[in-house]
Order: sequence, then structure tokens, then C-alpha cells
Amino acid sequence: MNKRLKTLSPDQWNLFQKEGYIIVKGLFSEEDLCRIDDTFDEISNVTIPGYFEPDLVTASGDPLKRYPRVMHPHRFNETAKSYMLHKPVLNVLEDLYGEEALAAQSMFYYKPPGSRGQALHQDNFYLQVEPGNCIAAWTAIDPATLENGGLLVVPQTSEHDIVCPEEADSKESFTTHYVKPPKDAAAIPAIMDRGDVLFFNGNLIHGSYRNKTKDQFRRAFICHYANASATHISNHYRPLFRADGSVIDLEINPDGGPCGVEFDNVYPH
Ligand SMILES: O=C(O)CCC(=O)C(=O)O
Repeated sequence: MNKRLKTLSPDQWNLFQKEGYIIVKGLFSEEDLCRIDDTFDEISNVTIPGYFEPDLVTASGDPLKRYPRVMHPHRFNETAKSYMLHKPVLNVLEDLYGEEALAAQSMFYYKPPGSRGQALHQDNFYLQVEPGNCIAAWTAIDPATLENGGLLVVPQTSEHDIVCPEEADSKESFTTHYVKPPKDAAAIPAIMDRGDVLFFNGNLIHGSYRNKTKDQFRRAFICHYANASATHISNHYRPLFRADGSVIDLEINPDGGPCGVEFDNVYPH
């Protein structure tokens, strides 16, 4: 048992060890969330080559063409960078790691009504953090429900080996990889309120179903971190950032890739 907890209660810490994930309520205030709303509303109407390339012209078809995920917004937007380094999130990560966290990636998913989900997968297949592991902080910008395609987790898979993915169903998933849950395990929805953060490590099997609603976006701000003692990470996630915003570089782990590859691979990095 970790004796030097800063933020989490011993029960929360134990739950993370047992189930492989934890939801921490209300880590983002309404003021923070409004700043995030404004930032990504603005980004949604422009093209940022390599990071966000929406089809702003064609009105019909796949809703993800109009609202693809934003990759690495911290690399071109200071508000995104500041929230990737949000102190309440870093404090939880420090409790979970037992050491400081380094920020490796940010993303923003609009997940508009009707859009496909992301098939079950394991993040450290892509990030390749070593020694140690990545941890995701998945922040609900809208309430996350089963209907709007909130995140699914397969409890107690955080110790499961990283496995070679199968091909996902392109009708239901916008990314190509699928990791089958182990026998007797099933994906369950992580039901969250706006401002709650779900933490899980890079081995936990997780993903999401389609947004079945007709009128609700399911927005999420998603960041991935590495433990400060890690020495290697996949090239796609470099450079990393310390809590004070300074840059730190790790050695390249050659086997990683972007976190889930789109069927129409519009993001080559
Ligand atoms: O938010 C989602 O729908 C999926 C996100 C995810 O699985 C990830 O960021 O690894």
C-alpha cells in the first residue's frame, strides 16, 4: 500500500490496483470546462494540418469527417497544454505512479451524434512506455453515458499482457485494432458527469461504442502520461512535458505508433 498519498484516499488507491481504473469526480471546475468548451469550439472551425483536418464543406456522410479527433492540441494551443498539465490531474497521477508524471499526449474527441466508436484496445501497445507504463486521464467534457458512446472498460485487465490486436469492425469503429477481452470478462460503461476524470493504465482493455443519440455530442479531453522514471517511449509521443511545462525527451522505443489508427489514415504521424 502506497503510504504517501497526496490526493486519493486509500480506498480509491486500492480500487485502482484491483479494478485497473478509477473515476475521480469533479477534477475540472465549471470555469475550467467553459475554457475548454470555448477552445475546442474555436478549433472545430479551422484546419490545423497534421493535427485536425475536418471536412468543413461536405454536410452529409460520416460525422467524424466533419469532427475528427484533434491530435496533440497541446502542440499548438496553450490552453490545451495548460489543461494537459492540470494540477489536480497530475496530483492523482503522482499518487497512482508513486512518482511524478510526464505528459506525453493530448487529444480531444468531439464524438458527434451517430459517429462510430473506437474498438477495444490497450494504450501501451502504441505508447510503449518503458520501464513502467502509460496512464490515461480521460476527462468527460459532456456527461458520458452508454447511449452517447461513453468510455467502456474491461475491469481487472490492467495486469493483462499487451496482446497483438485483431482487425476491428470498420462499421462500428473508426480505428482498425480490436483486442478481445479475456474469457469471463466483459466491457462495462464508465458513466461520468461533466468534469469527472477516468484514470487507467496502458494495459487496461478499453474503447467505446457508437454514439447512438441524434443530438448529443460526447466530447472528451484525453491525455496520456508516463512515469518520470521511464526511459523509453514511442517516437509519436515525444517530446514530453514536466508539470512546469518544460520539455523532457525520452529515448525512442521503435515499436509504437499513434494511439489507434483510423481506417482512413488521415494522420500519418
Ligand atoms: O473516447 C473514446 O471513445 C476512446 C478513447 C480511447 O480509447 C483512447 O483514447 O485510448
